[in-house]
Amino acid sequence: MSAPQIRVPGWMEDLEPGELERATELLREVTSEGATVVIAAHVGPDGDALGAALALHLALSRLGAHTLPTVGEQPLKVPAPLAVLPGVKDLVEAPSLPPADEVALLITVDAASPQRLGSIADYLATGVPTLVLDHHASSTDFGDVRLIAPRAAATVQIVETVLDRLGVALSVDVATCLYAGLVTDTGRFGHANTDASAMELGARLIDAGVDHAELTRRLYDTRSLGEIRLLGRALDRAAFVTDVALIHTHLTHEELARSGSGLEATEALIDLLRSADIAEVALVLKPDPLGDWRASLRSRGAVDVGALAAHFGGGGHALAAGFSADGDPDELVEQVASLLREG
Ligand SMILES: [Mn+2]
Repeated sequence: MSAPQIRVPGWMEDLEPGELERATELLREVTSEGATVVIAAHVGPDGDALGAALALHLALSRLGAHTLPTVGEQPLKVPAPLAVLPGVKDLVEAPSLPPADEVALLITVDAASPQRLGSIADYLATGVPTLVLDHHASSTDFGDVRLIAPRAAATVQIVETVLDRLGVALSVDVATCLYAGLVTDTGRFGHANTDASAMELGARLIDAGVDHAELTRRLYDTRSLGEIRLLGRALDRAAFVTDVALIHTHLTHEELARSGSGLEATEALIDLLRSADIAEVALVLKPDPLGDWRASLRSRGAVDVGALAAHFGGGGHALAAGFSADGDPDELVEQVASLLREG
């Protein structure tokens, strides 16, 4: 019997020709020279951003680079479920990072724009060579070498491809970080972005020794009583705009603070809300650390919420997107509803 043929995943065709070679070359250089590499996840990091940054940190430091994984926000808050990720204790607070002239390479992961990098964006103006790894269709043109694959389910898929090119064997720790990104961005392999290549990577990571059941339990099934009550409050407030099939709710800064939970406690909310059988689009307004609201949008398929979020200066994917905004929550909901009416 012949060996099964592994197809080249469609998302790999999204990459600009030559960029993968350029990225590999850059990484070979910094690892052989033991150079300093800053690896930045986006602000308000999720499993994909932190998983990608920490996987790169663990693998590249092993190859000899001096890697500094970071998030451009102060204080640097790791969502509680992600605190179990290998390498998380190595995260460097942005003010402790070296000046630009001591940094050989900046790698950004899962960040669609310089704004998503917070204070790390300061490096961009200084001419530090920058490698951008991302899967957002809304990615703005920044950085020198860009591996952008909108059809990839998660940035960790691009990271794994790069590590494979470098000849890195997957350690349990690196595989665990990659798996965290994969399982969160695919909604536990349930979202429409889950294709054979995502499943296949999941299989290889489990083969590499990831304790996937324990990791998934940590990521999804562990909540404080305060978090559960917070979710209850938001669900109780859920309202429906009939003509555009929009279900929405919000949580205030005060409510979040009173619950004693971090912002990550609100992550489950959008998935609960979008499960409403009557809804085409779901909207959650959560407290934004930098302003009034951070909006999460989900579509059942007929509406491109990425385009909708772009109206507010945000972005994301067709079925999952977000934006930041200030103002009255009812007015924001009305703005979203009228954009949906315009189609
Ligand atoms: Mn992602």
